[in-house]
Amino acid sequence: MLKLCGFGASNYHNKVKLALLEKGVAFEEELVWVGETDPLGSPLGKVPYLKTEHGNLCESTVMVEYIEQAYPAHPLMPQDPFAAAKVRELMTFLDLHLELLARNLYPEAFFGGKVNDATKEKIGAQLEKNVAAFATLVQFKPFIAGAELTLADCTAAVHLPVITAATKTIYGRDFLADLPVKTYMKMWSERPSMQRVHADRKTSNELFMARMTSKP
Ligand SMILES: N[C@@H](CCC(=O)N[C@@H](CS)C(=O)NCC(=O)O)C(=O)O
Repeated sequence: MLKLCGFGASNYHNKVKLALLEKGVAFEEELVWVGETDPLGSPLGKVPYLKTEHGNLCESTVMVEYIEQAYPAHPLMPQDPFAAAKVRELMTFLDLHLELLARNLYPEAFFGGKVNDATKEKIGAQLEKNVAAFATLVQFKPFIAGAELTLADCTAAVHLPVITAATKTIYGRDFLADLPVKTYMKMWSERPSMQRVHADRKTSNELFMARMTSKP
């Protein structure tokens, strides 16, 4: 059986978990914190990684693409090559051009640390530009790539709320305010997959914060 290794407070872990749950693929979870990863699972020491009967995979997008191909029932990718490429385009934008940038703000936004003003200014300008570009690609009809739920939704559902929270805290303004993220997340909150992810994230967040504060 597939084993998803990581922890429920991680947005990348939850992207893969949402895909597994939405597809109805059986899986187990193994609790692995950053700093305790198996180099054979993630050579970079990141979570999540996926243990399969064939070996391990790292990188969440690689994992969801593998799951999609290996378990074709309940598809989360369009058959049409161009439509599938549009889904991948959104996933790349979300991971690379939005989340990876916003990640620079997390130490101060979520973990009680400090981000210097020059970084805030630089990241703010880049994020603003990238959000405007992202807004030209998203559909929200009602899903992010159109009428069907896709892997891009599993990505958006975990990253967009974090970007909203981080920009609100650091800049006093939600950079995603012009997009219908609230309605979109409300729709997600009604899905059993998200309800499970949400409940597990809450427990994991508490454990995560307790670990952070107990560290010398
Ligand atoms: N590109 C990776 C990103 C995963 C990632 O950054 N995970 C975070 C936890 S949410 C992590 O492991 N951070 C520790 C580190 O980068 O050393 C993926 O898509 O899986």
